[in-house]
Amino acid sequence: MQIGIVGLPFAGKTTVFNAIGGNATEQRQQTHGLEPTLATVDLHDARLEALCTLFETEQCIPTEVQYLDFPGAGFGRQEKEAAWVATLRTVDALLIVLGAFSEAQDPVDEIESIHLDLVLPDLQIVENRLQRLLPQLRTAPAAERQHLEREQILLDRLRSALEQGMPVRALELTADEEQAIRGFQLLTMKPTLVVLNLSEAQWGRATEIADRVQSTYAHPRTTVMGLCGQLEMEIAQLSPEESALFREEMSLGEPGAARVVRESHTLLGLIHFFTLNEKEVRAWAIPQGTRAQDAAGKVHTDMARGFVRTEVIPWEQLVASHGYGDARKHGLVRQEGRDYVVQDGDVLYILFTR
Ligand SMILES: Nc1nc2c(ncn2[C@@H]2O[C@H](COP(=O)(O)OP(=O)(O)OP(=O)(O)O)[C@@H](O)[C@H]2O)c(=O)[nH]1
Ligand SMILES: [Mg+2]
Repeated sequence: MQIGIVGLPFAGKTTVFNAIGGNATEQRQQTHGLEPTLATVDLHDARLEALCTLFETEQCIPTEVQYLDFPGAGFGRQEKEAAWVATLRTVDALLIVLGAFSEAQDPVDEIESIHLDLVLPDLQIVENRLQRLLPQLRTAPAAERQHLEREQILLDRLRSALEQGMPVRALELTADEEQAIRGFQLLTMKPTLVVLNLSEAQWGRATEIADRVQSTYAHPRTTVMGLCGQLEMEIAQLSPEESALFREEMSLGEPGAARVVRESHTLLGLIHFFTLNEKEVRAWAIPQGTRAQDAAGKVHTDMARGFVRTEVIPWEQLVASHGYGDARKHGLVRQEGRDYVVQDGDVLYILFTR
């Protein structure tokens, strides 16, 4: 899963990226500052940690998210930046950084400006496609024409929404309609996490400022959260003991990186299940509503192909039972078939034939 970090120049994109766990300076030196830099960040999951402690396995493997930090001054407005938009189209979600650490910044202005930067390239794609549709409509055989006409109606809807400054994710689209436009990789279709980059002085006002942004930017699949970018970046460089102490003294709460990664998962509608063997306990991310057989395929294609059934127990029941022995004795381990819908926190033991 990849998330692209965008924002106005000097909003603190790189600072937030470093706070999440990247090391932009190091990577950027290698690419001469032209490419977006990539950070792979583990999702801290207390449930996984509890399972690892219980089973004392050699390895404990969390799920991860990749963040792309785009360099320099914004995107989309200059020719050389068109390449960034192309890269940005391939990510699963956006993280918009709004500067809120100095008097000169107004996060509400910033979100409006960035939003426009995202709307315009989308509008261009929709208009281009509409233009190409017209001659096709004239010459297409009747059967195909119906299909094209439906696409035209849909694209007209997208165009008028975008022209009014609405993101595509604010439209109520059917699954078929979403499928029809998936290939366009529209930027305003992507789930969006808005991060307010606050100064320490503003931290106490995080909720108030977030509400203000939310009131002008209330859309589906959009989350607004606050973060002390600079401070979190500095803390990220301390030892775990030092940083825990520091966080407590400053009443900073849960580490910013963990919050960002978790919000990213939630925004994408991902849930987690766990698998374990003698060597490792491992977390997996899947979309909500995934069937057991498809979840098995995430672990290994052989497991999906030869899927027989799966043993299921919620992680907290397994931990409370101190392992499978007692859990089985109390009948807590269920047997489920291929169509079982995997729940967040399930521990699966998948039985399959080779
Ligand atoms: N005081 C304070 N300064 C910050 C904070 N976040 C960023 N800065 C400063 O703002 C400047 C820009 O930060 P960057 O993180 O490089 O911003 P950016 O969005 O990556 O900038 P570009 O990539 O050049 O568009 C730097 O000098 C940072 O030190 C913050 O939370 N507090
Ligand atoms: Mg930067």
